Order: sequence, then structure tokens, then C-alpha cells
Amino acid sequence: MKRKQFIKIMSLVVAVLLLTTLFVGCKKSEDKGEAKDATTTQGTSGKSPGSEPLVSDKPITLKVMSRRDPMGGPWEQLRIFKDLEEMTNIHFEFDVVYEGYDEKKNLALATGDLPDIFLGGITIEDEETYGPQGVLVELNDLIEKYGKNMKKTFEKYPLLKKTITSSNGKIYTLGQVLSTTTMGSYKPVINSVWLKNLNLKVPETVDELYNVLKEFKEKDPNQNGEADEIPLGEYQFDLLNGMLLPAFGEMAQDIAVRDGKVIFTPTTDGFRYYLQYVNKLYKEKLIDQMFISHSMDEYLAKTKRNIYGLLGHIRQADWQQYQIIHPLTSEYNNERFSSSTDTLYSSGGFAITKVNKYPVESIRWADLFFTELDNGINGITGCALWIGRRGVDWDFTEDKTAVKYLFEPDEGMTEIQTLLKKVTPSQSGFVGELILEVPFESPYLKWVGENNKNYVFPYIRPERIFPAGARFTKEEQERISILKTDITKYVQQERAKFATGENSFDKWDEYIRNLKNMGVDEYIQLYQAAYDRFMKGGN
Ligand SMILES: [Ca+2]
Repeated sequence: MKRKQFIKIMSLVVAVLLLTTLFVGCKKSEDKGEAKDATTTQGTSGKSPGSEPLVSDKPITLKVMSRRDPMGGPWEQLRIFKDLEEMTNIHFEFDVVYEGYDEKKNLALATGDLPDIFLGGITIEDEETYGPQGVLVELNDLIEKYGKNMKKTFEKYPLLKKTITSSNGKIYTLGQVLSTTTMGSYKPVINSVWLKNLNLKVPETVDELYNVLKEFKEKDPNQNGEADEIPLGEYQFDLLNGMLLPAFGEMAQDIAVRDGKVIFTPTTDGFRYYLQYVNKLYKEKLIDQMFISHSMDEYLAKTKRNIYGLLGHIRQADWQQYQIIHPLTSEYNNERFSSSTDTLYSSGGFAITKVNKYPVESIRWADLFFTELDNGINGITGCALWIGRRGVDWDFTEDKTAVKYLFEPDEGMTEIQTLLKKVTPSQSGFVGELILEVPFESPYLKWVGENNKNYVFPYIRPERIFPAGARFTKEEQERISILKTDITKYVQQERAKFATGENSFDKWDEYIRNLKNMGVDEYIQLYQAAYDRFMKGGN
């Protein structure tokens, strides 16, 4: 798999996991008296008699194409769409599948046998191809005239507008800004029970970490009389980058940004110092000898055995014996920073096609979701397509420090599964402003939120992350695909050799030379061009 794709998929997995995680272990045991069943909460759209419809005076029908969540129920039966229809006068006819969506969508776009609206599932390539052709309607004027809420969102989150702006400067899809207290992918956690057992301090530098890992290896911190400890465990190289590379001054991502210039991390001095450190850990068996090659299942099996001291991911069941640590520093870098992010921006969440006779109503419907979570009409806010309506499906706790559900999950299901089956279509909501500044009420999620606030979010460097919304022209994309294949493969192969000692560091210059011969400078320039356009776009 191509590396950028992998990183994108990983960050998606992480985002989805986070959202999913929100619902695990969030089981209600109290408040039974108030709880309602998600299915029976109907006819409470909140539209008071005689009030104006939110979008259209007369009933209209629009065809919607989308990809269903694999856990989700039929969209015709989802309560949020019924509520929205009552409020807006817009009836949807759904053409929604899980398997075969891409083929279906590609056929629709290519043949012109189109729905009125795509809700999610439009890629940047679709936008770049079918926007300029007029298949997807240019939204700039519609937003200007009717996007009352979204314009406010764009002011607050200018990166969202840049993200949905295509390479010709026009907007063809709407997207989402998503931020929750439990986000963030790179969070090293350390076994605090082991630290206590050995009377050790939480490490703050890579040298202190080395000493802690050595003690973990030699002094039986899990107190079972066996030398079974693996001091550092991680799932694959890219995530180890996230844990340790910032300590040496570089971001975890191969393509990163420094002072507005795109850099290729694997050719930096920081990357070399990092690999030297990993090599030291590897030689002394302080890091899992399988960290490059073991599968997620194998890694998870090891986390269950209580043999890891420092790792990137913990099982939720174990959270009470771990703590998140500050980003580490080193002799090469004394600034704490993290490669995590607290906000995700996406495009492709909502598009109007050329057959749509009601573009104004359509954009006003989408505008409902660009609403702060304590500020919606009838409980419809940026999270309505995700967790439903405030006051009906969820609400803030009285002290506003957490979010609680107002219903009991179905037997054997989590809240999110129950919602997806009966109420909402998506685990992230496709489109709008979803900023959730408090966690769901569960001790685990409060712990994650609290730790993020103290140990991760103060140290994020969004300006050093190559923006996910930056776009390449067709020619650039073709060139990048060719270069990327060889460069990525070579880096993956060589970094493993440096880490395990198969390559001596005398070979570093040769490694850099080989990358130059593979066109790494051109590769960086192509990213730089996309980056420069992105930073100018959406203004
Ligand atoms: Ca032991």
C-alpha cells in the first residue's frame, strides 16, 4: 500500500476508533428513569405548531446517494431523517449501499445518471474531475448567499475552507471540521504501576526513557518472577515515529513542513539520530524485536499479557494502570512537541449535482449542520448526523463537563451501534462543524480527555503537518505516484536495516545519495507546489 494512503487510512482508522471508542464502556447504569428508547422517540421534532419550516415552504423531494455505515440500518427508517424532513419540508429518496458504493458512484458521475445530492463519499479526485466539468455544482455563490452558518464556521476555521477549495480555487463539495477531547493519535503511555513498583520517575528525555526501559527489563516490574517484560512495545514503524521522532526535532510524518517549507523527514539529521536511538534500544532488546513486522492481532495479544512498559496504544480495560507522558526531548531538541492533531478537516461530505432543481434548498439543508453544539435549532447541530439531536438523543450534563445519552442502548449493543441502527447515518456526520469540547461521561474517556489536555494538545504543531486538503494537479499526481513507489519502498527497507543493525550508520550518506538519485528533491518540490497553492486558497 502506498505510504500516503497508509497514513491517511491510519489517521482515519484512528479518528473512527476515537469516535467509536466514545461509545464503548459508556454503558448507562443510572438515569434509567429518564432514559428513553431510541426507537420510540418519534414525533418530537421540536417544530412548534405554526412555526416556519427551516428550509422550504413547500414539500420537495431529492435523491441522495451515499455509502452506508457497515453497522447502519436502512436510511429510510433512520429517525434523524424523519425529524429533519418534518423540520425542513425536504424528503429524501435514498440510494445508499455499503458494498459496491464506489462502482455505483463512479458510474453515476461518468454517465450523468445522477442523484441530486451526494452525502459523503466524494473523493478529492472526484471533485477535481467532475467539479470543473459541471457535474458537481460550483458552490461559491450559493455559500455566499445562503450559507449563513457555514460562513461563520469558515471564519472560525479557515483551514476548513482551504480544505474544500479545489485546485482551481472553486468549491464543489462541503466538508467537516471535527474535533473532540479524545482525539490525537500519537500518545505514548507508560505503565505507572511498574514505575511505582520500581520507584522510578516519569521520563522526560530520551536518556531518562532509556534508563527506565533498562530498569523495566532487568527488575521484574510486573512482579511475576520471570524476565518476561518487553520494555517498549509499538505497532509498526510509522507509529513508533509518532512516539519518539519529535524528541529528535522532527514530525512523525514522512512529508512534513518546517517554516513553510516542505521537508522529507527520512533524510533529516533528526531522523538519523532517532534511528540511532532505536538501534540502541533494539540491540539491548529494550524494544519489541517484532515491532516492525508483527500484526495488530499479535500486538494486541501482547498488550493483554501485561509485558509492555511503554506503548502507543492500550486496551481500554487497562487504562487505570497507565499514564500518558509528555512529548520527550533530547540533546538534539529541547522543545516538547507532538505529531498529533486535535482537529481533522475533510472535504467531500456534501455535493449538489447538475440535475438538482433545488440547489438553494439543498445548501440551506446542509447549512443546518454548521452549528455549534449548544446552539442549534430543535437540537440540530454539527453532530446531528452522528449522535442525533440535543435534548432528544443526547445532552450535556448539568455542569457541562460531559455529554450523556438520553436513551438506553439496545440489548447487547453500544450506544453508537444503537444510534446507527435506528437514528443516525454516520459515525462522524459527513458535513458541518463538530466541535465537542467535553468527553462522554465515562471515567475512561474523561481520563483520555484530561490527559490530552495536559500532555498532548498543548504541544501539537498543526503548521508542521502537511495539510490533508492540499491538492495536486493531474500531472503532479502522476509524477508523484511514480516517484513515491520507489522512494517509500526504499525508505521502509533501509530504516528497518538501520534500526536492526543490518545497516551500519556509515551507510547514511549512501542512503541519502540513493534517495537523491530516486528523485527525492523533485518529490519534495511537487509537495511544495501543492502546499503553496493550499495556503493561498480559500481566502
Ligand atoms: Ca516479569
